[in-house]
Amino acid sequence: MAQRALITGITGQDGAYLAALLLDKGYDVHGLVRWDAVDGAVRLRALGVEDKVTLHWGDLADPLALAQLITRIQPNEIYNLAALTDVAVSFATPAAAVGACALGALHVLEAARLHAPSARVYQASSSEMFGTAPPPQDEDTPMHPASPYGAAKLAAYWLARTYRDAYGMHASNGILFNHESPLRGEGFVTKKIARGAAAIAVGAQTCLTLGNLDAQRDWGHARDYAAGMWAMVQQDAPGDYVLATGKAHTVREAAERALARVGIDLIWEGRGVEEVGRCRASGAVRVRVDPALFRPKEVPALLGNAAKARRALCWAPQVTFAALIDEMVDAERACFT
Ligand code: NAP
Ligand code: F7E
Repeated sequence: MAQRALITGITGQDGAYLAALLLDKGYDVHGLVRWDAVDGAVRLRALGVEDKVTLHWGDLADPLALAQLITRIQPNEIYNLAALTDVAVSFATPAAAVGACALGALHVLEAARLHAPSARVYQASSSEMFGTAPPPQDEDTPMHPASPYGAAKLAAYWLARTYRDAYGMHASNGILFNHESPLRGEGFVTKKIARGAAAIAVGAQTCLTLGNLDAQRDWGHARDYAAGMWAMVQQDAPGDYVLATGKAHTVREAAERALARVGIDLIWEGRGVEEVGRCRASGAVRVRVDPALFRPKEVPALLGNAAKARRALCWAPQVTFAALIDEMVDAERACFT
């Protein structure tokens, strides 16, 4: 009989890539959709899998509905991807962030423990848990989260470990560094940059307005990271694994690459909030800084060491930073044609 998987957050970026991957492997894929989702299937549709998954109404804030669902479908594997994922928003709505990321994870773990105790659970942990810890970061790096999101994810990480140790559950944490794709949510910087570059190319926008250009992130492709999630769950023993490319780039470099993809070679002038990126050929300002986009506290540099995943899961990211940005810009340009 086919393996059955339940994905919370199936309507998000990672949920869509993971659903596609599990379907390819012959899984019976189920997913949770919130009652107020405007078009919950848009990303699943983009990958051509909308009609191949079974969607159920649900919310991480509703433990009874989760318990009912898990009791009824008896999944072999549960991937808890649902969360409030925007770090900047988590400063504005901290209780919602803690509710979705921490309490939500507890609801999933508890429903699994009580109603499907042999199900394997994947908890979507995050490099944001490292916060201000200096790079490179790996599974043994002390965690110093710097946002309500990071702190809530750290609570969920420890809940998964606690359920594993206390109840013998097969619960694993994927400590994933930033991963992007054309399906990335609109609030995230790579998507904003890719869309802005595409809009500038057709004259629909003149300039890209960004926050901290110096922030460094280890950006990979979401499809590669979905493969790593699945590999963790297949291990005989549960565990915690960093997934990362091992290469960091600044936000400035992401803007440079995206604009280069549409034929704009940038030169940088000025410092701090006065810094601008100008088109070398025309002199037009194409990137500027708005301090309103700075966060109350920044995570300055994330750079992951995924040696454990490479060794134990035979996992290796396939898509480079340049190829990722190019793919995202090309996808946004296609929206303008
Ligand atoms: P995403 O695109 O923002 O998707 C988040 C998903 O969670 C959406 O399907 C959303 O549903 C759902 N959700 C939010 N609150 C919910 C609730 N209360 N009940 C049920 N569903 C809820 O995020 P992603 O990039 O795919 O990330 C997936 C997971 O990996 C998240 O847990 C994230 O924190 C974690 N993570 C992501 C990254 C990354 O770089 N992408 C890195 C590390 C960890 P709606 O569509 O209804 O909003
Ligand atoms: O910001 C800087 C910003 O919002 C990246 C989530 O998936 O990855 C993601 O969190 C950096 C930050 O992602 C803008 O200050 C500059 O330093 O794309 P982001 P994030 O905060 O790293 C982690 C691993 C997760 O787990 C999260 O769920 O870019 N930045 N200017 C900007 N960021 C945004 N959003 N918008 C700007 O205009």
